[in-house]
Amino acid sequence: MNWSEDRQNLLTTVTNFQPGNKEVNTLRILLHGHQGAGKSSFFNSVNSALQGRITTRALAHSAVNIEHSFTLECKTYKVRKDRAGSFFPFTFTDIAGMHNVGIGIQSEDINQLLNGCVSDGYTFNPLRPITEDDPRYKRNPTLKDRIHCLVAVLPADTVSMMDDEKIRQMRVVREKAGNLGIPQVIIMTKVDEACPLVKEDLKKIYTSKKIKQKMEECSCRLGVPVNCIYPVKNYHEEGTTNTTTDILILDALQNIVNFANDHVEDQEDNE
Ligand SMILES: Nc1nc2c(ncn2[C@@H]2O[C@H](COP(=O)(O)OP(=O)(O)OP(=O)(O)O)[C@@H](O)[C@H]2O)c(=O)[nH]1
Ligand SMILES: [Mg+2]
Repeated sequence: MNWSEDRQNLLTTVTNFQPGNKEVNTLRILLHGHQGAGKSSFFNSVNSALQGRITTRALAHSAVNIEHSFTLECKTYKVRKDRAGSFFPFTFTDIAGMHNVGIGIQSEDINQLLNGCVSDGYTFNPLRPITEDDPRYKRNPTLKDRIHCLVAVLPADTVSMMDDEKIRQMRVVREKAGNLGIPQVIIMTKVDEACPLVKEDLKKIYTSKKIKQKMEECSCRLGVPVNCIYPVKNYHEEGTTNTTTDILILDALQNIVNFANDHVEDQEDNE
């Protein structure tokens, strides 16, 4: 990371981006991960960095009450590009963690979601996976309906303490996405909570031994190469945006969008 790289350059690149497959107007990005991992906060941070002000469209938890996952509805968020009403050509779908049977979304539902069978706004019933007779079930999804990049969200500060079952559930989703050829990245959140030096100065993120160690741990536990892991600090309590936080968020976004785009371009080649 070149810190002198202008936030404006990243913003311009993202603003000028257009998907390279005419069949797909909008790249669909799915955020998965356990409750409190920072999925909603990551979307809010992307939106804030692009709008140039703090926004809180996806409801994030307050730190005090994260006992039950907040989001069971599958919500797809667009990001507004300008006041004229245009949107960036990507969306984020935010779903609850699949942490416990009876509370979170089930892995069979994730499969349908990856395949583009689930309409936006569907509320998952943890005890009853979506079936073909549901009116919101899309029977013949095409490439544009499918998920084009899977983003696993892991918190740097607690990744070591996550039990094996939680990790196994995330690996199941990864495998499903892998079988469908969907590219995957990890967003490692809460770097500030994992390393006091980084909390003090976010620019130390790439020299911090602690952060390097956490990235290796995420890589090892989820089975994703380290170069697909993007460490970020989400906006979670700030009143204004700042350049360093924006750069990390926008750099991660740019990579996610590029992976998603490579995927839809490859599909075109295969047709
Ligand atoms: N310090 C710090 N706190 C964060 C960061 N990202 C998220 N948080 C906090 O972590 C808590 C959980 O974040 P959410 O974004 O609600 O997590 P989620 O993954 O959407 O959780 P569910 O909707 O339950 O699945 C909130 O209190 C956030 O403010 C971060 O980068 N640093
Ligand atoms: Mg959430």
